[in-house]
Amino acid sequence: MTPSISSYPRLYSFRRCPYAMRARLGLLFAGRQVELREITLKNKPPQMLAISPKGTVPVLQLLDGTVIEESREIMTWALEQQDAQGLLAAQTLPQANALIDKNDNEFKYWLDRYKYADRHLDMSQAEYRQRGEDFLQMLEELLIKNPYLLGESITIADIGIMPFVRQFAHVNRKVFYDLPYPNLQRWLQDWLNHPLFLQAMTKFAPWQEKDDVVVFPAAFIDCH
Ligand SMILES: N[C@@H](CCC(=O)N[C@@H](CS)C(=O)NCC(=O)O)C(=O)O
Repeated sequence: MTPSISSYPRLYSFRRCPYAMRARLGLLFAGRQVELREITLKNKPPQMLAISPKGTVPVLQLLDGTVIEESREIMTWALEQQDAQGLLAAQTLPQANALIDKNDNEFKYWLDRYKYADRHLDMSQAEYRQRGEDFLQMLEELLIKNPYLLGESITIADIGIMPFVRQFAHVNRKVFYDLPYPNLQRWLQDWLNHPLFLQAMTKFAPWQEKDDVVVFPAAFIDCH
């Protein structure tokens, strides 16, 4: 049986949240294990709100009590400790950060409106999609040159952005896969089949106080 006293940092997570997905990917690429507490957004545990009153996932609580409540900082915290595949490589890091900024500050805005066009009546769903496509077009141009966004190998930009492109694609898969972005479609498909992404999407029941500790990942996959 899993011990009930945790010796791992504790991650509050929500499986379908793209921010939480990239945090889990960061932990997996860094080979870090955490105690995972799956939450539901409609019923956030008071233990999470006590350490992070802003009430967003992901939240990571380190063993010294430090709370990291931004997904980018969780990815960086994990990869700064171990980064065998060079996701934080110095030569691509400024560009990676700029791409993630654009994702978070611009693309996400149009993605939300495209996804929930029925709640945002200023423009049609197709117009919201087209605004979002400015970013997709930019990614496509990068992926014409390289298998990953910034070169031959995975960077933090790939794992930081992929969950949001996935969400965009899943608003309407047929529409997405009919768009003229073959390299982006290939990149997304590769990610959806990547062993660490599949592991990041493991299903867990919402955490309850009486539960045994859930360690994530339960085991490490060798996927070089
Ligand atoms: N800037 C935050 C954003 C996280 C975020 O907005 N997460 C959403 C879920 S995808 C959330 O927790 N929303 C709170 C709610 O819906 O109550 C981060 O990068 O971690």
